[in-house]
Amino acid sequence: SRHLNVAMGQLGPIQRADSRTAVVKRLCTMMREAKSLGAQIIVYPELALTTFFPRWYIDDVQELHSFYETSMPNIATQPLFDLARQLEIGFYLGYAELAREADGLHRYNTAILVNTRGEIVDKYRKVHLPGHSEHEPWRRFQHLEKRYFEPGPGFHVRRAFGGVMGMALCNDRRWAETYRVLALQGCEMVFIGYNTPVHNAPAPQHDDLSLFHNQLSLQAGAYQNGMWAVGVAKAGLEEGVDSIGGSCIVAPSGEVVARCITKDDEVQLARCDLDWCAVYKRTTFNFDLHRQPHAYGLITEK
Ligand code: ING
Repeated sequence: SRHLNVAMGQLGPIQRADSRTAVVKRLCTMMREAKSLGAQIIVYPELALTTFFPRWYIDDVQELHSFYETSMPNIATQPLFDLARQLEIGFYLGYAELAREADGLHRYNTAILVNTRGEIVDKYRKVHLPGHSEHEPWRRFQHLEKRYFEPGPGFHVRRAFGGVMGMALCNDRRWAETYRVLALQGCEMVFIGYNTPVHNAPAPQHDDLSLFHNQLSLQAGAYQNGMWAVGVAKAGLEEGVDSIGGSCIVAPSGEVVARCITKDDEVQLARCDLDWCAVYKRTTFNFDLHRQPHAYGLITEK
């Protein structure tokens, strides 16, 4: 068996006025608690350093960019990296990335994987950006991820923590392709931070199902691809908008082995045997034996 002790570091709300320093203190508190429980890694939510700013139409670019990180680690987050190194615990962290590339500035909804020596070993940029790109005043609140971020290049895996690890973000977890592309690369565990408002403006009749759809997506993805799925929320009432909790760790069987039960900062742990993936990848979801790619062409067409 290859046990990995995984902690969920679910965050309660982050208000607009909450400084990154105050948030990092909360993340560090949860990291210490996770370590005390024997965790080797702690998984934090998507956009874990700031309030979920895509809920607002912000046309002042300086104000918008105040929600992004231009380097990682940086002054505000260095204490988290230092603590990880001191405690010898890794982490997954979501944040808004302002990247200076050859052709100029690019904005991504990003997550990083940091090892037990406090080194960034992988970076992922969100592929499935939900919401809309123009101001839609009819909504109680906006969901401007298509305006504020560019989609990332795709899904990849990284050997770390004794296994094959993958990353995704929020809306990615609703799309079967996310898990399958990772599984085709041998993924044994995927980390997925999220911010999910209870109210889904285009389909309010789904609001009562938001927790169900969250868990269903994670369970289906895990089982259908023989991998562990770790979904971690930023939950609770942020600037008047309520987001679901429902953080959970799902085994390759599709069973939920651990969950958070509040909508605040909460740490829960699961002992995840990465070897439990093998039987699914070897039998039911043996891709080499059973997949029929000739029948799947439509999936990659525009
Ligand atoms: N949030 C939501 C999510 O996919 C959403 C957006 C909610 C889409 C409900 C569809 C239904 O969980 C982010 N940040 O992707």
